[in-house]
Amino acid sequence: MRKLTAIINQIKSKMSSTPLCLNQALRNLRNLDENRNAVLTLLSSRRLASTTAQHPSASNLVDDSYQTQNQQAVDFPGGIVKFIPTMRFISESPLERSPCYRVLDDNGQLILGSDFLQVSEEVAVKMYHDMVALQSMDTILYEAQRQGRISFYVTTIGEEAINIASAAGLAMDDVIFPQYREPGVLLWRGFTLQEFANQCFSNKYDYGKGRQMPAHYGSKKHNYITVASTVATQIPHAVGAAYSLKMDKKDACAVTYFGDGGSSEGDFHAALNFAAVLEAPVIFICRNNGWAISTPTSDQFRSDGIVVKGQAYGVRSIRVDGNDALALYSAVQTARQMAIKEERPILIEALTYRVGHHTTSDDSTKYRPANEIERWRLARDPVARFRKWIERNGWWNSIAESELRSSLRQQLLHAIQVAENVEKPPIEDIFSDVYDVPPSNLHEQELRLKETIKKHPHEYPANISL
Ligand SMILES: Cc1ncc(C[n+]2csc(CCOP(=O)(O)OP(=O)(O)O)c2C)c(N)n1
Ligand SMILES: [Mg+2]
Repeated sequence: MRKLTAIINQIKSKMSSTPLCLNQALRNLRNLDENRNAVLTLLSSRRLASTTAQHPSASNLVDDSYQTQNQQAVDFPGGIVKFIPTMRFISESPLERSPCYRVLDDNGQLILGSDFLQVSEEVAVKMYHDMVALQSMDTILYEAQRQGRISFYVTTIGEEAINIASAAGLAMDDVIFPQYREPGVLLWRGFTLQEFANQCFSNKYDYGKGRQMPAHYGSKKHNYITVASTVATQIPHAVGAAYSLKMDKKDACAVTYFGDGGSSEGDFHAALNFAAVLEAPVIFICRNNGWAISTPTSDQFRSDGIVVKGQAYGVRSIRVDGNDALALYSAVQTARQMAIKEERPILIEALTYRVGHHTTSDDSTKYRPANEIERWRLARDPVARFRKWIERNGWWNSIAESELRSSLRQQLLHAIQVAENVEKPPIEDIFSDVYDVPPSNLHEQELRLKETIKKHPHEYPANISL
């Protein structure tokens, strides 16, 4: 053992100068089979081993150079690399764009020979129900914003399948780190229409105590981390959470959603890299809907979308038709299995289109043609496509359809009426929960605010308790 320690120290001191010195030291170790694992652990901890899932065997590390198919190769840090005599630049774009996995065609017909996971009638009908609920919620809450009853709203129109089908492919223990266009995941998990309305009306039952903008939902009970407006900050958070789930040996993964715009942030790149190196069970779901507010993807990146970025970071990836609920369900459920069982991150790029305006603060007809929006809204509606499939299976019909839509409308109108009449959270809530003992200046601000409200009551809503 003393001999081994001496050799390890020799390796450590020589590693800082040149990796080739390792070979000499390793030759000395060849016969010390029992100690080989200790040496390999040391090597991989120094990131000399390959960053791919397969680490090179000890014998691969021993020789300086290799002859592979008449070509010279060297074990550079990171793995064996072949030499070639021609000066060849790697092309900036592939000959063909990465293909997109789909199971249902535009008409909701199963594509022959497609590879997908079976969905039971019960799950399929719930998927359809929740997609329609999301559409109805968007209609009612969007109108409520237009009527001045809430200050802001974000629709998911055109992205209902990504919301609901991905949620259906996950388990409740998986922790969700959303952007802001994925309320359907929360809906799938059982957050009620009343809870959505309470958040949007910022009343005292809102779990965020009215401190966030509408549509910034969060629920501890449903493993759904509260939406943050700052684009992409949730992506590295998900990696950290996934690493922790892995250390705790949980049968769960972290899942983060973001848009094409989110992938243009540094946080996305740092997160993918960390996830690959830490072998974290995290699923990155990118909704590539063509736009980041008014910025088209052509002004954001020149790569073939997002899916190709996965391989650059050593992350297994797939491109999926984001308007095909069945393909998404299969891809997400399979990704979940791989992420947890194989302890690895997975990137899913869901190709879709943002049919609605960015938010209620936007008018997208100012920067994109109306006929483009109409084409996606009518011909590529993911909800209508899935309905055709369940109808063909005999699981749905037009009577069930009209009953569902009118019942949801009634429930939502009732929910917003109730939410609107519940009083707002007390003023103290603005100042609590950050400091254990609030500093004196904060206390002073609270007193001044209360005095101001008393002096100018007509400037503040009557249903705020002081
Ligand atoms: C760090 C940061 N930069 C900019 C913004 C302003 N902003 C809000 S949403 C958004 C576009 C995001 O687009 P994308 O990620 O594609 O999501 P989508 O809205 O298309 O669903 C921008 C630039 C922000 N909120 N945070
Ligand atoms: Mg986008």
